[in-house]
Amino acid sequence: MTCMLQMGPLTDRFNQGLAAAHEVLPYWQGDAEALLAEHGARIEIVITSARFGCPASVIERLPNLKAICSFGVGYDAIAVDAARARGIPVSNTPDVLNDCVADLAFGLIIDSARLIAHGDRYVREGRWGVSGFPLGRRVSGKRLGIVGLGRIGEAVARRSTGFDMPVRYHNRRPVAGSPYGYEADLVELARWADFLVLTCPGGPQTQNLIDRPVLDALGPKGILINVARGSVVDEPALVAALQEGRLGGAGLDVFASEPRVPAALCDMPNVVVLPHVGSGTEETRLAMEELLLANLQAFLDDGAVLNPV
Ligand code: 8YV
Repeated sequence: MTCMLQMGPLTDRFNQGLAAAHEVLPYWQGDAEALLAEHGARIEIVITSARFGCPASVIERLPNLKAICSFGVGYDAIAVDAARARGIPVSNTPDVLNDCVADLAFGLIIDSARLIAHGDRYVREGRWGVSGFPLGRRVSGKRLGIVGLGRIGEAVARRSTGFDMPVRYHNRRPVAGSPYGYEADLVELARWADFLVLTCPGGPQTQNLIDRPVLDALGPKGILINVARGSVVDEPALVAALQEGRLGGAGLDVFASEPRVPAALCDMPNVVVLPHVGSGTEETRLAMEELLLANLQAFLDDGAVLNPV
């Protein structure tokens, strides 16, 4: 049986199925240091996720590591360079989550503009008929800016048609054949957009990409939607822009230091906060588990993963 290191728990279904078929060492249970010292040399596969990642300090302790198979599309928490330097393939689970993440991005657009979560709290707390409820902002016909027109960004853009929203995007380079307008200057895209949706990867290249100049360009009527990574946004600058009324609102599924959410955001009616659930549906999480297992099996059978990052 191939010896595997699992960095963190996924569903019970997944954990039990994996453990029934392979020797699986749970990194998150007990003394991780002792586990690596005793078994590090036998471990051939790391099973992880976008959330649990795999640092270089763990990869270094696994001299016989042959592959890293991850649950999730993002791999900013995995030391991919350290793996590559040793010729170790890393797989992720792209595509199967595009629709659910894009659905959630649209949910955040509508919620942050139309104050759905705020209205729900207002009714439940018995404030209806007691105090006034603020007016929201129209969604249909508004301008949709996308930062990172990859597979998820495309799925967000496609959803704009039902809302009659013109779309423009910012990437490092234009996407060949894309029907959407390219904006090379992110500040200009933010100035144009009513909603700025972040669907770019995390990691050093996009760290704090959304900074004060971008937020100020989006402006007091603009709304920021983040279903990418918290690291893409300068979070203190975002909180300040919202507090000072320089930004109109935000719909946030991701944060700089999850699960910590800046307390100031939780008091704002025009801000929607979610616990990183972009891919979090029964159907998509199952598809992600299956794709992880398909990558693992392909590697065990043929020595190559299906979705190398
Ligand atoms: C997951 C994600 O929620 O795929 C990603 O990159 O961030 C999400 O789909 C999750 O973090 C997987 O652990």
